Amino acid sequence: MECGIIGLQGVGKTTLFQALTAHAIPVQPGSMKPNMGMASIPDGRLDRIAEFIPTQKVIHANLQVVDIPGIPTGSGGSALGPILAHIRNVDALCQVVRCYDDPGLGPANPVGDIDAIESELLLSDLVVIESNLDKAERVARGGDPDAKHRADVLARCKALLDEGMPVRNGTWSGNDPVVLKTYGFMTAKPILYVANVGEDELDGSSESAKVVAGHAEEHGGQFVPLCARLESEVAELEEADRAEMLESMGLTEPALGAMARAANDLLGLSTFYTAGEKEIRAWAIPKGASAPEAAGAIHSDIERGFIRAECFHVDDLFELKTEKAIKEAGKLRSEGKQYAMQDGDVVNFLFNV
Ligand SMILES: Nc1nc2c(ncn2[C@@H]2O[C@H](COP(=O)(O)OP(=O)(O)OP(=O)(O)O)[C@@H](O)[C@H]2O)c(=O)[nH]1
Ligand SMILES: [Mg+2]
Repeated sequence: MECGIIGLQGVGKTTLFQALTAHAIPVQPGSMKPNMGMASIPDGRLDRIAEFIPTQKVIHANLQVVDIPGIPTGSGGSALGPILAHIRNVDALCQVVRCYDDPGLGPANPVGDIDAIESELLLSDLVVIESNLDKAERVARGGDPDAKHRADVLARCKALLDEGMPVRNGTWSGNDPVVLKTYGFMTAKPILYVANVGEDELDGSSESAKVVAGHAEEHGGQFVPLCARLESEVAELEEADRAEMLESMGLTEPALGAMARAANDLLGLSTFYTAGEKEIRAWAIPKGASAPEAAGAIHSDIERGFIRAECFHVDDLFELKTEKAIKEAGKLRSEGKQYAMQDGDVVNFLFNV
């Protein structure tokens, strides 16, 4: 599962990517090739587990991020095709919108910038519909129920796009999402809007940031304000200096935390934990995954030889403080193959291979 960072040229995408990946990946500024990397997902619950269960190390879950080259303003020309192809490939979008004034690029213009990006995505989805709707309608007239469903979904997509609304804003049920997926609509992808704000307006209360927040709300997206340059600087610091710098800015954690968690949510992922003497670790799995599927995220052998999952919820640990107390309170559960994992489960898998 990948989250693609998109936006106009020079709005801070690579700066955000470097912050997310803690500067682990060498990047070339302005390159037309995407940068790929893993972002560690900050997780307060994970750190808190370590306060109750002594361990040697704490390992965070990862989020795969792709820094996609910027969309040129004006006529996109030949650069646009490959950029859109990269966007089509990712599972979720994180659109960076410049909310600070820049000497080179001019005053912040969030409305114009968002419109420039989204009109390209919209047009591109309309092209896909144009080349598929007629065909689906023709086959549907022959009585094929699948084609009829396809034609119906495509027609509803077209109606939305003609109104300038993204496919994601439609009401989709039953098998609709499967059909949408086969066409790879970009405006159907879940989206997070990142308002890249100035260093003195981190709370997102500036006019520009409010515009982005409003747009996110209307277009079925999530919203996080942050200052990419600042996040990137914070990510370069040693742990101790980091806390000091954040405190001087009145923050308790980097905004990156909220962003990574929002992106994780966008991708339809939830978190479970394993906790032992050697390590305490967070794992990202699709929401509603079964216990054996969750085991498979750790190792295929554990999924194959799955017997049962012994688990409790992190909140029970925070309340009762020890695993012994959890057991005595009857909160230690033994779950079988059918169990649908809950976000925040702490699990010990019993298996036999
Ligand atoms: N003032 C300010 N400048 C920023 C911020 N984020 C990035 N910049 C500057 O904007 C310039 C472009 O940043 P990049 O991160 O390379 O932008 P980009 O979106 O990756 O650009 P392309 O890949 O060329 O599309 C750099 O000079 C950054 O230092 C920010 O939050 N505030
Ligand atoms: Mg870049």
